[in-house]
Amino acid sequence: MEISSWRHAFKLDPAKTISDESLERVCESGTDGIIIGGTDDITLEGVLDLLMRVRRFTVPVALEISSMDAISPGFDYYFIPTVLNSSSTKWMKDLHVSAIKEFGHMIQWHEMIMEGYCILNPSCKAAIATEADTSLTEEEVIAHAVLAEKVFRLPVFYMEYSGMYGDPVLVNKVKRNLDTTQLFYGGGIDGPDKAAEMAAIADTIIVGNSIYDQFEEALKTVAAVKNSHATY
Ligand code: 1GP
Repeated sequence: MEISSWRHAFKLDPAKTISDESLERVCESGTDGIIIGGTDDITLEGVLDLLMRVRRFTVPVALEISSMDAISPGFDYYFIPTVLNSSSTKWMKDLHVSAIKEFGHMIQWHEMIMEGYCILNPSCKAAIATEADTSLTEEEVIAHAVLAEKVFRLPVFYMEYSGMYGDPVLVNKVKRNLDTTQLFYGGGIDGPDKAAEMAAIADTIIVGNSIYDQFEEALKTVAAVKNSHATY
């Protein structure tokens, strides 16, 4: 299944622990894809271990690259974040330039999906690490989405509220301003109700922390998305 058809994905953190039984239930849940990614303590060993364990199942698996030291072949896709509201060019394009210098000759570009990130929870680790300007007005968030689509022509715009549930009204306004770029929403989805609410607005929802904090509720988000209907 192409990424553009994904409605639901689970994001697994290679620095966190998940049992084989839980991992099997996540992979066999009916989710459209597994994203392996995180911010802290990402090691190649951790990434490879999780990749091998997820590969026992048929679900597509993507690596969201956050560290140059933890890149490995063997994934179906590679998600490359560029943090559009970072105050530092490092997270927007400098790391990417370094990576292309080092690995450009072996990159399979058709496997790369660029994600224009807009990080909106000021206290999440990614916001702090990337020095994101999370004090954007609604108008500015929308302008970032338009920048992603019309200026940079990115395939994905990612509204990242990691650890906090975002504002569905703002997500809806952003969605209405996007024609072709796929809207990812992630943050604070801890059960079926929030999953259904955001899935009715965004193209794709990403469920992360609740896999580790509220496992049974996290699993219910898959069915909630399948049963939800776009309202935009
Ligand atoms: C994190 O957007 C994802 O990158 C999901 O957020 O962990 O809050 O579910 P949560």
